[in-house]
Amino acid sequence: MRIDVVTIFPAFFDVLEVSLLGRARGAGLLDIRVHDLRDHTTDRHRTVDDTPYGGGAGMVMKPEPWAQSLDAIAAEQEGGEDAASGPLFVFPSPAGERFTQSVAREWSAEQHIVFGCGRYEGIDERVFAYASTIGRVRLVSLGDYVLNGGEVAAMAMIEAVGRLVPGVVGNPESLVEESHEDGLLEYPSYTKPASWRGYDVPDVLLSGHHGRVADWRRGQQVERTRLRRPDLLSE
Ligand code: 6GU
Repeated sequence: MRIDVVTIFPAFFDVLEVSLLGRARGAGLLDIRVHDLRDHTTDRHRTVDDTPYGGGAGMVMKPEPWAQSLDAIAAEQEGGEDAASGPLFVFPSPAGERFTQSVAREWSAEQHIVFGCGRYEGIDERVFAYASTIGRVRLVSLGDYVLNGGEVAAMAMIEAVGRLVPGVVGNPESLVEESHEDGLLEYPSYTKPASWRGYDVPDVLLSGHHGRVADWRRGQQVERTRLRRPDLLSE
């Protein structure tokens, strides 16, 4: 999978060199390229923002550097002559639709995803219309809170999607029993010692009865979902 990131803070993405995704990049499973939006400015100050039409607080990211940056990335992709076969453009935004595990699964089958990280009060709205002429566009939010920009959100999405790309996680079975894969939270896990500082591992897990273990785990999943995330059960 190819992933491009456009940002005014490329250094945010240095951490993609470590851990599981770093290894996947080294192994050629993920081709991740980070681009500085300011490379597509033409003025001496490398300006990427301006005041909002209609007034109001903050600054808005100018459309032209975005268009040039997205054009340059889309042009590198072979094929992709029309929007439907172009890249998937993802713009992290607190005003977007919700990013979920099922969105991550869906995106893990993409050939090419481009993350456009906005700062300030956002990106000129016309950029999304323009991007939809060269690819598919999604505005996506991590949850109901506000971050300073799309960088941290894009990092989270890259990790959630990247680990679902075949080969990135060594044991694919470990992806099946996770939280959110079946609409429930994950069951609790324990390791040795069986008794630790006065806390004991539940007896059923020491019983060797696979059926009883499975029933207990399912019960725990339902119970903690009811307690912590009742919204998941009513959906
Ligand atoms: Cl995707 N972006 C920003 N700026 N804030 C967020 C978010 C995204 N998701 C939750 N808060």
